[in-house]
Amino acid sequence: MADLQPGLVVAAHGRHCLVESTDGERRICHPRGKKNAVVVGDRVQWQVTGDEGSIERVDPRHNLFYRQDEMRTKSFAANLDQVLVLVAADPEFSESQLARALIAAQAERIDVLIVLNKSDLQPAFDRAWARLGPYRRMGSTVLPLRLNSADGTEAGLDELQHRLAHKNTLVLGPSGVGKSTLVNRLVPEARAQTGEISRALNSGKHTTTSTTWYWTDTTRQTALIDSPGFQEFGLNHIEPMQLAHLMPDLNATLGNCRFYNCTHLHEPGCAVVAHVQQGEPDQASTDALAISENRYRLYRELFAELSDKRRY
Ligand SMILES: Nc1nc2c(ncn2[C@@H]2O[C@H](COP(=O)(O)OP(=O)(O)OP(=O)(O)O)[C@@H](O)[C@H]2O)c(=O)[nH]1
Ligand SMILES: [Mg+2]
Ligand SMILES: [Zn+2]
Repeated sequence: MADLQPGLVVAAHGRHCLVESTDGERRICHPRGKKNAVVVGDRVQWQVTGDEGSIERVDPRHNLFYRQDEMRTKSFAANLDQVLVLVAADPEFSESQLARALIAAQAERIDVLIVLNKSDLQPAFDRAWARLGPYRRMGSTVLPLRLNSADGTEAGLDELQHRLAHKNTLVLGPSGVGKSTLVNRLVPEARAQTGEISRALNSGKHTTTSTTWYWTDTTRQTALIDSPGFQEFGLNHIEPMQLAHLMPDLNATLGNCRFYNCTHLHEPGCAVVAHVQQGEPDQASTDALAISENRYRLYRELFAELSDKRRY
């Protein structure tokens, strides 16, 4: 095949996408054939056709972060080093959606960083921070952040930038938490690029609903991938019996149940149930394997949801 060039998919929208070549130039490309469906983060082999390009091959993916609802599978991005789940003091975050995003990442063995934004909003921030206690206890990194506030101060950005350096990070989270604010803060030309991309891909619409890849540095070593806010995070691709393995706090107790095929729902001698604490485990808890009541309830709900679906 003539003159295939390597490229990186930086935005994808239906039948066209933007591909960045090694010199940094971005151009519209069309995937050839259905099986070449691409997502942001894909490494591809493409060739020039006129002033656009066609994608001939998609390189094998290291990972693919996606959710699967009843109706469809929604791919966010491929070849990620980490997922930054951004939540905020306000709007109040859904622990269920947070837990689901973490499970999906764990299933693909992608590292996760939880960031709680809007530390200027009190007492909402302290309340939200406390709700994240079980996540800190199970080993997740949870960082506080303030991107702006009434007095114009910011906080926590240095630590966050340190965690982002030299990685490809998908920024994920519900609407209104500050994803765009973060991208605009770390990628000076993001605003312009957003406009450019939405003009190119959405034929003149002002808002972009597609996931977009940005470099924070001119040497293109650190990437932030902005994504549209999500409401629901379906995990239909996860087997119910896999769930406990994908939740680090439950996983820590596995292997100690009386029955090897324990569902941790009702069996006698269940090690998971033995570590569930009433209310939130406090810092002084003597049980290093303590599982919060909320997390266990989420496990039961998810298990039921994923088992139910398999009967149809
Ligand atoms: N008080 C306060 N407001 C903030 C902070 N960071 C961002 N905001 C505000 O939160 C609002 C939402 O921020 P966006 O960046 O648009 O949120 P988003 O996550 O991109 O939302 P969607 O695009 O709808 O998914 C804006 O008005 C921001 O100015 C913060 O640290 N404190
Ligand atoms: Mg946004
Ligand atoms: Zn058990």
